[in-house]
Amino acid sequence: MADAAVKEKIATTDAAGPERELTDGFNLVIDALKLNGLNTIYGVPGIPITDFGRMAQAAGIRVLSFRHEQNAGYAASIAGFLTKKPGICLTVSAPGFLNGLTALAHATTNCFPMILISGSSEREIVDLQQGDYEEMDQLAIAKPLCKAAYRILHAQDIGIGLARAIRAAVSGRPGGVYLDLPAKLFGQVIDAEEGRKSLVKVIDPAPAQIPAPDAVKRALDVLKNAKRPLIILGKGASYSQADDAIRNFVEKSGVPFLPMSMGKGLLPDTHPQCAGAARSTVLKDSDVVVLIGARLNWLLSHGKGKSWGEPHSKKFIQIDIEPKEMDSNVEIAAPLIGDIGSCVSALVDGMGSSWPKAPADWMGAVSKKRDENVAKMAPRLMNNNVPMDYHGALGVLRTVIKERPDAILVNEGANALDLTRGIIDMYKPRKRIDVGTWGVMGIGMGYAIGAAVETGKPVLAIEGDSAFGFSGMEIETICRYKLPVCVVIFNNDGIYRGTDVNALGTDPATTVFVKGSRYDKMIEAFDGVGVNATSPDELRRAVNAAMDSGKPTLINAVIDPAAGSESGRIGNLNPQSKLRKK
Ligand code: OXT
Ligand code: ADP
Ligand code: MG
Repeated sequence: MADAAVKEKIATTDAAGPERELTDGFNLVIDALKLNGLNTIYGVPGIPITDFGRMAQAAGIRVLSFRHEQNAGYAASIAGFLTKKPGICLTVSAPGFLNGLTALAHATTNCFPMILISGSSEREIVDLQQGDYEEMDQLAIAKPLCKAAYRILHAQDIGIGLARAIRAAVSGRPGGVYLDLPAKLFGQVIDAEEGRKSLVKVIDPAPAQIPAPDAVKRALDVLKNAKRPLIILGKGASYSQADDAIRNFVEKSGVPFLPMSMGKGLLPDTHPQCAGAARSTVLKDSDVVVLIGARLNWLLSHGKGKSWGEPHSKKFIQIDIEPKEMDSNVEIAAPLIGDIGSCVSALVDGMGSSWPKAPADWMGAVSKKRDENVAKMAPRLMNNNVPMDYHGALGVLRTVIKERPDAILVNEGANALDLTRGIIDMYKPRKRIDVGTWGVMGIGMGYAIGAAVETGKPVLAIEGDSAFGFSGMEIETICRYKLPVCVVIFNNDGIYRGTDVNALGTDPATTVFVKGSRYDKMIEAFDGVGVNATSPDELRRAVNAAMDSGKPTLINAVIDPAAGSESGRIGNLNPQSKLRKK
């Protein structure tokens, strides 16, 4: 049935008259996606979307089949981040939809544009709760977890329905959108000409949002009077793709900048104004802070407290497209609402040609602290310990990225995340993608696939052994599509450390895994390259070979089980029991 439908729109002769060209829901969804330049779908097939996937593939859309919808969803979400177009995830009803929903919520939380399209069961039966196959009121469940949720009931509405979804996903603060397509919709037949006319190409889906001139002036007045200014670059700044404007602003102002995790590389971490290695100092001692696409959430200690040097007062200038973000945690002295490109360009214009650079003594103090921290770290990165510790292994991987600044770095874990973030310098925008706002485990293989597909660049995924387990089956997907992905598993036998013991009984402790596991053998099942690396030298050789060959590779990097710390850098967030038996 699929083949016939793909080759030509259904042509039929009815009794009433001459041959009429017809189309149907399957074809209209495909046409609507293509018309809007949405040429890649990440998903898992099944009732009622199997034929849709086949037909989309035959129509020239790249349809990547995953082993689990959550990973397809994460791939779609990062596709949205990397391209500014909504990433498309396609799932079956109820359980497939729910599997994809975590990723949709993740996209919304991280401000990435994404559309989760799920097939759904018969409305009449679902709404009367009569027990349909995979029965679930998916629209109602999706609503609180995304920016917008729509259901299309009629083939004539497919064009407008997809247009709404696209605009909702990318305009203003980007986010996740749910689109519910009941099984019956796909088979609905309408006149082809009517169908063509019903399609909508979304014009200017994310229009520039120009900041108000008085808001620009207010921000510059606050900045001009600063003695110890700081710029914080968040993943919104990376997303905006306003790379040149941001660089101009930073360099013209002479202000030190602190990149958030996915803001790294907007300007190189090796830039003389980079304060990444002087984080505590700049948060504590700055007097004016310019937030560019970064929220004052937990990752920035809500803009207050000890890490911000309170009780001293600070002034915040915040650039964000979302007005509600202002004053969310502390007072914002100069809110600048608009898209980052327009706002930062307006600031640069307003600075004119004689803008004074940030005070030299402040930049000097920041550089001194940064250089001290970098120097302290340097010898640890050269260690050749066996078993490896994180620093020895990361010393090697940092050179791999330095030599390949275009490669994409995917990163998750606890110690495997925090130490990688600090140690591996990034040189170009949007090259580091990680656990994001939720600190979620499971993005690894989905992100690796999405990044490889969208950018065509080699991907290095640095994964804790626990983190990898959340999406590990997708190494088959990586092998199947022959993607240039090298996965390095920091195998320390468990979550945070591999040394915990159960105080009672014979079960293993909750944080430990099978000791001495050989994850590298997993990929061999799919004809990928597996390597067991026990020393920094072995690791270097294996990663270089993988990055140069582009062959799907999984390296089991054996890390000392005692090397990590509880929850990495965020152990302070664990509640403590005063009554716990030691
Ligand atoms: O200035 P100071 O002196 O303070 O120094 C700072 C920098 O200036 C300096 N620095 C440098 N020095 C020298 N050279 C350079 N280049 C340099 N760069 C920086 O270093 C310090 C530290 O800098 P940093 O890191 O920037 O600063 P800091 O203070 O750490 O920043 C604060 C934060 C909050 C911004 C930062 O820590 C951050 O971004 N953290 C993110 C943390 C996060 O999201 N973690 C992941 C979640 S943990 C936990 O939840 C896990 N789970 C539970 C779970 C989850 N998450 N999800 C799901 C679906 N289910 C369950 C699980 C299961 S983690 C986990 C698995 C863990 O096990 P694995 O095996 O995967 O991993 P391993 O731990 O490796 O075993
Ligand atoms: P980080 O975790 O790196 O600190 P956040 O996810 O907290 O970053 O913040 C990203 C912010 O960027 C969000 O508040 C979002 O509204 C904003 N944002 C995203 N895209 C744009 C854009 N094009 N222009 C302005 N603000 C944007
Ligand atoms: Mg681990």
